[in-house]
Amino acid sequence: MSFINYASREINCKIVYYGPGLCGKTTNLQYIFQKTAPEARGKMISLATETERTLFFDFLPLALGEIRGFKTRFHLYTVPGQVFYDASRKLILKGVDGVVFVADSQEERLDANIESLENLKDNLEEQGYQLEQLPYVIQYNKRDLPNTTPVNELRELLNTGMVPEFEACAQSGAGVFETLKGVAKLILLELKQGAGG
Ligand SMILES: Nc1nc2c(ncn2[C@@H]2O[C@H](COP(=O)(O)OP(=O)(O)OP(=O)(O)O)[C@@H](O)[C@H]2O)c(=O)[nH]1
Ligand SMILES: [Mg+2]
Repeated sequence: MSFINYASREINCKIVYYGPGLCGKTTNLQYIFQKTAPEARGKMISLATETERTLFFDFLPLALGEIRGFKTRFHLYTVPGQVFYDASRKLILKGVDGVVFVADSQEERLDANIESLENLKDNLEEQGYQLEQLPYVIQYNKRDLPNTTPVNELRELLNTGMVPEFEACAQSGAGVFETLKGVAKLILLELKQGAGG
């Protein structure tokens, strides 16, 4: 739930990047961090293991302009994708305003994508959210690799709700800001509607 601070005239929104292990969630945030002016970004915090797998989360605060005199601040989080870190994922979803599901386009990760998407839905429902009712986009990542599932097949399996979708190569940055803008746009739309149009 977005947090509006009337005193400082700030809107704070939480975006969570979700997806299976090694799909490229942390890489998305690292790219956004690198390409954002220092004055518009906070520190990127990563709680990772020695092998750089996310242990708890990555966190990146961003200032993204103003609406109606209110500064909008986006707080980007990733979850740990490894199956056994489910408790961390549940915790990180608390208070979420928007979700990016990062799918790994490699053929051998198809089942992992489906499992992670189911896990996202379950964990949201446990907290009284419905994925379909949240600002939500899908990123098909690792499109640069040779062994990828065609996008139309991924769409059939993962994007049955026909939400905005983006092809990406997070490593080079292709599609990364398009994805972020896509979810930010949906969040701002929701805020405007909530405020009475
Ligand atoms: N070829 C290719 N490799 C990628 C891409 N995005 C990420 N990678 C690589 O995939 C590996 C895993 O990326 P991470 O960003 O750490 O994945 P993650 O989703 O944060 O993984 P967990 O934290 O374990 O859940 C790294 O070696 C990245 O460099 C991409 O678009 N193309
Ligand atoms: Mg990670």
